Amino acid sequence: MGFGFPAAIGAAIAQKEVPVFAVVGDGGFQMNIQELATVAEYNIPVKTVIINNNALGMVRQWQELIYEGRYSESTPKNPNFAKIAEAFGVKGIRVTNASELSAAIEEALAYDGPVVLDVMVTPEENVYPMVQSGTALHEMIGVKKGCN
Ligand SMILES: Cc1ncc(C[n+]2csc(CCOP(=O)(O)OP(=O)(O)O)c2C)c(N)n1
Ligand SMILES: [Mg+2]
Repeated sequence: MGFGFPAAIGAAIAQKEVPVFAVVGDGGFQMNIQELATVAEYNIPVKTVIINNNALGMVRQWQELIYEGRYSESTPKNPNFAKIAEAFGVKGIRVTNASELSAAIEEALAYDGPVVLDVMVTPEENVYPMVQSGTALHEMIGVKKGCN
């Protein structure tokens, strides 16, 4: 967590010929959000896509499945990341519907500078397959039939 955005800044400085995207979680992005000042100052054209489920999703998922939905410190009150980006002088785009996503990515690619795409997704969506603590690999849950 927190690594994707600064790593993408380094990649974009080293490789100027191809577009560089950072795909991050809302929680991870918060950990190094101050680097928006860096991309603004040096006009580093990183396109950051926040998969924003308004949650520390992996933690929230454990609390849902193992602790009977007793959520604690896993559903933060996020800022509007597109507006935060704009406040730093970085282009911000908020995507609230899947139908808007392609156009938003095109817009980000066409823009000559850094962009933050704040892509809202369903908070309750879980990530599978998953190995619960104390269980073995063959006991993993959420595996599609025929894949294990
Ligand atoms: C530096 C660091 N702190 C804490 C963790 C533990 N951790 C793993 S996933 C997670 C939540 C991630 O939230 P987010 O970035 O929003 O991604 P999501 O799971 O919601 O897709 C946390 C706190 C970690 N992996 N790295
Ligand atoms: Mg998240």
